[in-house]
Amino acid sequence: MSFIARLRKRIQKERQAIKISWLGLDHAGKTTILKRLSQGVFDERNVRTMGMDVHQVLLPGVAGTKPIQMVAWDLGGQITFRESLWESYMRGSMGVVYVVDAADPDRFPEAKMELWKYVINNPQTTGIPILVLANKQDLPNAQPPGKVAYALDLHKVYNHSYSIMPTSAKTGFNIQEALEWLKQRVIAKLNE
Ligand code: G3D
Ligand code: MG
Repeated sequence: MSFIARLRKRIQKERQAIKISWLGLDHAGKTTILKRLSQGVFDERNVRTMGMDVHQVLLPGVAGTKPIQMVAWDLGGQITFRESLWESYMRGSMGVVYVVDAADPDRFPEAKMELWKYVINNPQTTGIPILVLANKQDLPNAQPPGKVAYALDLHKVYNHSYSIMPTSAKTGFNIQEALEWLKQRVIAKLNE
């Protein structure tokens, strides 16, 4: 490969965004967190495909770092075509953020089912780090992360690195810190 070709390839690679997929039941807080994270500096595309809303957010890179492409979609409910959409939306994901409404324990079983089906047991995500956010901690009935982890059977996960963190999209509590964990895992994997 010529020098120019190598340079071109390198520039292309540097420009490529790191892709993180955001999943969780509707109403968990995904969109609110993404809006807060981007502090208004983002390019949001809301695509409605086969009855499902998919938000794509591109956060620009800061001080020479790569931009981050976030793809968020709601799980749960009866969406017949979800399986066929999964592949295209997850392709190339380097990490998963799974958002849970910690103040809605009635939906923990559903949240667990979808997490295992779409993330943990999905061969496409093997080895991808998973960050679980036990969100809405500002609400009085919010369950602590340990309880959410138990309800989701996280202690049975062996083929992913994962972390569960309490957050509040409303107050901003712990969001940056939680994402820092994922960022470090993604960087570590890129350097493997
Ligand atoms: P989703 O994108 O996962 O479907 P949204 O969820 O971000 O749309 O949030 C669903 C609702 O929960 C929104 O309220 C939002 O304001 C609220 N919400 C999200 N995160 C938090 C949180 O940490 N604490 C509290 N108290 N509320 C939160 P509405 O009323 O607009 O439906
Ligand atoms: Mg949303």
